Amino acid sequence: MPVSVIIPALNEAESIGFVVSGMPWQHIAECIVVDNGSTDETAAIAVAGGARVVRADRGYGSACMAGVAAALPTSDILVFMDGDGSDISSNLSLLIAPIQRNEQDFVMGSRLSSTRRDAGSMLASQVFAGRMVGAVVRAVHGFRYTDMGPFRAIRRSSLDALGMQERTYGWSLEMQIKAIQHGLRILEVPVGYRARHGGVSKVAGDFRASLKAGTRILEVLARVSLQGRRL
Ligand SMILES: Nc1nc2c(ncn2[C@@H]2O[C@H](COP(=O)(O)OP(=O)(O)OP(=O)(O)O)[C@@H](O)[C@H]2O)c(=O)[nH]1
Ligand SMILES: [Mg+2]
Repeated sequence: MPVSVIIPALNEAESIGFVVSGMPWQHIAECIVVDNGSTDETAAIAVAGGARVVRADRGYGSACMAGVAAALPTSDILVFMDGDGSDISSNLSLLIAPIQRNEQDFVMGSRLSSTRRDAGSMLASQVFAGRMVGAVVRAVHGFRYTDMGPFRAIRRSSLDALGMQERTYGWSLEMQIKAIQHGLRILEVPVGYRARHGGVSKVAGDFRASLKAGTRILEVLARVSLQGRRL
């Protein structure tokens, strides 16, 4: 089953070359880097490394959606990962294999395994938020996630059916909740995680951005959950 990898990237010139050149090309049909407003060389470096670059409107969710829209029509599996080098690309096969075997529709990489995650690569607040949101989602929807990590694979037809709307950092959680609501077969697998390769944090390492992202995540939790009840 052909795979498209989609990487939202905003000012990741210091990392994107490392990420694109480290792609497990033997497992994927293409790598799409989605740029919306980088003021550095992110796009040029990504193209030089073999990625296809597409543009998007502002926001993390907008970037992911633009990547989905641009993916080769022949790709049956879409993989999302970050452009800062934190995700371990050799773990990609762990995410896609259960979908290729037709055992799962959505495979989430969970970064909470302390044996795989580098010390200091996640803030305690991120770990806590992942667990808390996971507990609430389980209480409301009956499936337990341990993390809201970016590295994940989903069957394309399943994602299309979810009707994703979120244009912000709430996108990741919207996908997770809607996946439960739509009855997808979901699996979490432990993946590794490192501190970003270089460059500046857009979310976790920036207090105001984290607060904003946290607020969006809570809004998505409330809105998507309530919408699901009305379905
Ligand atoms: N295209 C696009 N990419 C974005 C946007 N905001 C963040 N990103 C990318 O989304 C990914 C996650 O952002 P990070 O800054 O790594 O956030 P984080 O992982 O919470 O923070 P770190 O701990 O520094 O890694 C990175 O690849 C960013 O470049 C955006 O508005 N548009
Ligand atoms: Mg990061």
